[in-house]
Amino acid sequence: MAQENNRKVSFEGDIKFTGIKLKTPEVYAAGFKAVKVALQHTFKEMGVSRSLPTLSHMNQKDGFDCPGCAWPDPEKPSKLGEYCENGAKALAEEATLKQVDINFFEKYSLEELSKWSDFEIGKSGRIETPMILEENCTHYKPISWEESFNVIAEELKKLNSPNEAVFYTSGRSSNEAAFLYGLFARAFGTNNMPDCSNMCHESSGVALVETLGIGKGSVKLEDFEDAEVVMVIGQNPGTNHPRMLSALEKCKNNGGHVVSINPLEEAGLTRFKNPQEVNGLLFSGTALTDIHLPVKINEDVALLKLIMKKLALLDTSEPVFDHDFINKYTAGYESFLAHLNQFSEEELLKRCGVKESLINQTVALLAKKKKIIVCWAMGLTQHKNGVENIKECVNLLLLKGSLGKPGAGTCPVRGHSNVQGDRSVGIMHFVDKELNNNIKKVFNFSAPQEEGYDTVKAIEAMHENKAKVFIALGGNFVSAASDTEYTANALQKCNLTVHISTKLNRSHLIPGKRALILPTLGRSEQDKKDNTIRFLTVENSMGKVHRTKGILPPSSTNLKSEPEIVGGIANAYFNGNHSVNWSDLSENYDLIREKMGAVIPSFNKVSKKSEGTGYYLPNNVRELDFSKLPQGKAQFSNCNLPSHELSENEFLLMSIRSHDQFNTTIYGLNDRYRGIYNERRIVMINENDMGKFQLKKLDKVNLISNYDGVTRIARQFLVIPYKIPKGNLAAYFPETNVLIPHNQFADKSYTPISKSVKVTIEKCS
Ligand SMILES: Nc1nc2c(c(=O)[nH]1)N[C@H]1C(S)=C(S)[C@@H](COP(=O)(O)OP(=O)(O)OC[C@H]3O[C@@H](n4cnc5c(=O)[nH]c(N)nc54)[C@H](O)[C@@H]3O)O[C@H]1N2
Ligand SMILES: Nc1nc2c(c(=O)[nH]1)N[C@H]1C(S)=C(S)[C@@H](COP(=O)(O)OP(=O)(O)OC[C@H]3O[C@@H](n4cnc5c(=O)[nH]c(N)nc54)[C@H](O)[C@@H]3O)O[C@H]1N2
Ligand SMILES: [Mo]
Repeated sequence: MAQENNRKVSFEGDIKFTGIKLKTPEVYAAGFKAVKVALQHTFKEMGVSRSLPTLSHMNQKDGFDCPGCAWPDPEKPSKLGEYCENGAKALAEEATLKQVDINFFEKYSLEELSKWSDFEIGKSGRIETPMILEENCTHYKPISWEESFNVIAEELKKLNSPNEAVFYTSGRSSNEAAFLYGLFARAFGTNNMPDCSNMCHESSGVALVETLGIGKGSVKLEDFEDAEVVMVIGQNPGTNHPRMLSALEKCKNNGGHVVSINPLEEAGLTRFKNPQEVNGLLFSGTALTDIHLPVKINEDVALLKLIMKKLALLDTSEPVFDHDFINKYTAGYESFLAHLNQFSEEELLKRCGVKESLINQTVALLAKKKKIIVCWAMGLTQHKNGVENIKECVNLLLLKGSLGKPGAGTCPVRGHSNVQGDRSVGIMHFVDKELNNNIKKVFNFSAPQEEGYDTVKAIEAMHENKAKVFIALGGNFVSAASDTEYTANALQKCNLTVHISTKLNRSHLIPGKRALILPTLGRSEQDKKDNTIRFLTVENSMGKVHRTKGILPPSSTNLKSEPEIVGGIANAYFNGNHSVNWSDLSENYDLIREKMGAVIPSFNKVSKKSEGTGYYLPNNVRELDFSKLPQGKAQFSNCNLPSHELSENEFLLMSIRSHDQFNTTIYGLNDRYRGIYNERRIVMINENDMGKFQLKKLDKVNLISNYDGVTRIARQFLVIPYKIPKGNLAAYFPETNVLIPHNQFADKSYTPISKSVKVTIEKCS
C-alpha cells in the first residue's frame, strides 16, 4: 500500500495467480501462428471490419507509424503488409473500442481500481474525456479542457522555483509535440525533463558519444543485406522488434552469419518463418542463429574480452584486425591491448560461463570477416556497468574497422517508436548550449543553464518535497521506474500529477494531492483541423525522420492532440505574456516544424523532407568524421569486469518482457515463444539450482533483494525450470520493479540495474 496523501491505493494491485499452463518453448518465430494471434487481438479489440484496412496502413508511406517499436520501414514494403504480430497488438491496444467514460470513474473508486492488475487496468479501454481528482476525493470527476489547463497553470504558479516542476516524456510522442513540450519546460524555466530513455538506452547514448561522438547507431537498414556477421547481444527481437527478423533473414540469404549472445536461447533468434513471404508461411523458414553463446547475466564484458584476446593472438601471425583503420581513425589502441593483457583467458572463460569451443567458433568467424554489425538492447544497457558493456562492443568494431562502410556498424535497437526523435528535438535533462543559443535567437527567451533531473533524480526530488508538480507526456511512470513503492510515495507527495495519456494505467491511480488525466489522440487516429488530416513526424531507430498520419476516427470526440494539449497548458500559464505565440504553435504543426528547423538545423525543411520514407539525419560515424573527439579520433576504452560479490545463496535476476506486453501495457498473459501460458508471476531458474535449493516445479516463492540493509520483497512467483545459466533468474517487468532500489543504476547513465538485481529465493509457506 502507498499512502502518502491519505489515499490507500495499491502500487502493484492484488497479487493473484491466473492459471498457469506450460508447453515446450517454441523453436521458431512468426509463421502462420503470428498472423493468427495478430488478427485475434485486433478483431477482439477493434472489431473485424476496422482491423484489416487499418493494419494495411501501418508503416506505409501515406499511413501511420506503428505505435510499437522503432524498427525502420523498408523502402519497398511487403505486399502482405509491413507489420508484425506485436505491432498489431500495439494497434489493437490503442484502437480498442472499449472506453473508460465518466460512468466508469463514478462506479469505481481509486482504491478499488488500484487493486486491479496492470492487465485489468489496461484492458478497461481508452480515456474519453479530461478527468480531475480533487484533494481528499476518492473518485475522478469530469472537467473541461479549459479548466484543466487553468488548474495546471495555477499549481505551476504556486511553486517557489521552476525547478519544483518535473516534465516527464515517454517515447511515443511525435517530434512536434516533444519539441513544444521541451520548449515550454524551458520557457517555464527548468531542465527537469526526465524521459523513458533514462531507463532504457541512456547507457548507449553515453557510451557512443564518448567513443564515437554521436549518441545514436550508425547502421542503416540496407546494411543488414551487406553484413557478413550480425551480432545480436542482450536483445530479444522475436518479441520486441519482430520486423528485425526480416533484416536478419536477408543477411542470412546473402551468405551472412548471425551470432547471438544471450543467457536465454530466444525462439525468435533460432528460426524465422517470415509471415510476409509465402516461403515463410508454408515452409520451414530460415535458420537465423549460427552460433548462440549462452553468456551468464552481466558477463558480456568477460566474453567480449576473451573473444578479442583470442583475435589479438591470431593477429600476431596474420592480420585479423584492420590496422589501417586503427591507425587512421582511432586513439588508445596500444593502451587497450595492454589492458586486455591483464586478464587471463581462464578467468574470462570461467566468468562468462560459455563453452570454449563455441567461443573458438566465433573467433574463427570474426577473424575472417570485415563487415560486422553489433545490435544490442536492454540486456547490455540495464546494468551497473551498462556504459562499459557498450564501449566493449565499440572496441570490437574498432579493431575490425567495422564502421563507416556498408554492412558494418553500431545498432542500438531502440525501444519506443519515437524515443530517438524526442531526444533529437530537445527532450533531455542536460544542457545543450547550441540549442539554448538557437532558442534565444528564434524565440527571444533565455533557456535555463542548469542541468535538470533525470528519472532517478526526479523521483528522489519528489520524495524530498523538492519537486511538487509532475507532468507526464505519455508513459506509466510508477510502473516503469524502479523501486515501485518508493516511486509511488514520491508521486503521492506532489501537489499535482498530470498524465497526458491514451489509456488508463497505474500511474493515474497513484496520484498527487490533486491529479489530472488528459486524454489524447493515438498514432492511428485522424488528427483533423478544418477538415484536413494533419500529419506529424517521428524518427526511427536508424535516424530517419518521416511522417505519420492517422486514419481511424478518434475514439472520442473530446480528445485533443498532444501539441494542442501542450500548447493549451503553455497558453494558460503565460496568458499572452510571453515572447512565444503558444496558441498559434499549438494549432499549426507546419509552424512548429518551421520553428523546430530554425532551432535544430537538421530538422530544417522537415515538412518537405519527411515525405515518403523520409530522410536521414546527419551521422558523423557514417562519414568517419571523429573531429569532435579528443585527437579527432574514435576512442578505444579500457573496461573492467563488473563485480557483484554474490553470497552463496544469491542469484542475479534479469527483469524482462514477455511476448504479450509493451512495457507496462499487458496485452495478454501468454509468453508463447518461451512456452509459458496464462501467468505472469513466474520465475525462470536452472534445474540444477532447483535441486540445490530444494525447489520443485511450480513451487511458490518470494524473491528478496537486500541492498544497503533494506529488504525488498516481490511476493508469490511460480518456479519454472528453464534453460538459463546457473545462478541466474529471469522474471517479468514491471512485477519485479519492487525489488530494484532507486539508488542502484549504471555509472554515468543512471539507468536502473533492471537486468542484474541481486536476489535470494524464499519458499512461501
Ligand atoms: N512487443 C514489444 N516490443 C517492444 C517492447 C515491449 O515491451 N513489447 N518494448 C520496447 C522497448 S521500450 C524496448 S527498450 C525494447 C526492449 O527490447 P529488449 O531489450 O529485447 O527487451 P527485454 O525483454 O528487456 O530483453 C532483453 C534481452 O536481453 C537478455 N539479457 C538480459 N540480461 C542480459 C545480459 O546480461 N547479457 C546479455 N547478453 N543478454 C541479457 C534477455 O534474455 C532478453 O532476451 O523493445 C521495444 N519493443
Ligand atoms: N524492471 C524493468 N523496468 C523497466 C524496464 C525493464 O526492462 N525492466 N524497461 C524500461 C524501459 S526500456 C522503458 S522505455 C520504460 C518505459 O516507460 P514508459 O514509457 O513510461 O512506459 P510505457 O509502459 O511504455 O507507457 C505506457 C502508457 O503510455 C500511454 N500512451 C500510449 N500511447 C500513447 C500516446 O500516443 N500518447 C500519449 N500521450 N500516451 C500514450 C498509455 O497511457 C500507456 O498506459 O520502462 C523501463 N522500466
Ligand atoms: Mo525502452
